[in-house]
Amino acid sequence: MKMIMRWFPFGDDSVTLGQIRQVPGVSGVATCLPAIPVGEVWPADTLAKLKGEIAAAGLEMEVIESVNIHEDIKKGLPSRDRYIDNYRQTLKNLGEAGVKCLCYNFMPVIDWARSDLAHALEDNSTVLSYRHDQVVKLNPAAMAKSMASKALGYSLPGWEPERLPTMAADIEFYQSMSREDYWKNMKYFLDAAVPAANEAGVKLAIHPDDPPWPLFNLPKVISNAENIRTFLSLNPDPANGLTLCTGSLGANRQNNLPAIIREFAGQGRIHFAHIRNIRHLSDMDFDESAHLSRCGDLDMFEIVRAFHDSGFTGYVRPDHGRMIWGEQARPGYGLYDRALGAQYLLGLWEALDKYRKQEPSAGSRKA
Ligand SMILES: [Mn+2]
Repeated sequence: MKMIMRWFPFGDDSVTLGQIRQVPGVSGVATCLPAIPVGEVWPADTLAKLKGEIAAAGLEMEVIESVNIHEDIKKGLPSRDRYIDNYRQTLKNLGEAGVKCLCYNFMPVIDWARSDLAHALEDNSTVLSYRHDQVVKLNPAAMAKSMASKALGYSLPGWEPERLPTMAADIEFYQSMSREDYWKNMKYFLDAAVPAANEAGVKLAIHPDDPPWPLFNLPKVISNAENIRTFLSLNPDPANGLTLCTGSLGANRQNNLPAIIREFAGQGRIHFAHIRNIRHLSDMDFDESAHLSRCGDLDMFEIVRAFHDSGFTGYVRPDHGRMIWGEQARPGYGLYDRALGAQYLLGLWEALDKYRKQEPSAGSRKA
């Protein structure tokens, strides 16, 4: 596995590339071009410039997160073909810039949702939190406003201002769309994008729905082993793969994460992993937490062991972190707690590596 961290370019991040370079074991960043309107081509020259800046700091730009999918593609409108052509061109440009993996999502309208971006835990660190009753009481515009008020002026990827004016109409549009039609629109996109990804040498890695249950009666589809199987079968090419986000899938207590990881990593379909921990307050209420197993409900050792046993060679990043030690940063994306998370995950990995070398039969023992 290759450990990376998310980083936002062009001054939209409190964390510098120089700081990330000093986190032991981190080889690169997952980054983006936030200024390109959704649906337009990401220009080769801007990508080359960004790659140069990252390389000058001693880091790699092998992962992009995310190139957003235009809503017309998800809706299946005739105008989707133009946006899909643009997506194919963007994949070509990404490949030429040395990008190997693209994280994206296919969630309609609402990308991810939390009720609070700075919820205080007992130790006075703050985290992103989710209270289902509060989220469903808000309309999406009110939720966007409430989230922006706690973002300290940093952009919130997935809640770009350009989405807001049409949000209510977009939600209305999906009320009459069947889940089957939504799958068809995904397949239409994949059948065009996957060949372009292969030509470009880029792996597609869809991110699960966050949270993994429907909000505002919108079709949500990447939320458990069964619908991931369906998704992967829409286009069986290995370039059609997953970002396995433990915090997103783990929000549903029914999801057995080590089993899900063993199944899909075993098939070579996981290209990128977001590893973080959460603590449930009830089935549909949770706080994000420190990475350590004892700080949340997810067993990080079993999660990392499932990747290790599967011979996982993809990218890993500590996903969100708590805000600690007085840091002021984009919610979820401070330096300090993500650096701690990276060290913990790398420590688990090293222990598994060395244990397996000493005890060849021990590493393959199933959970
Ligand atoms: Mn994630």
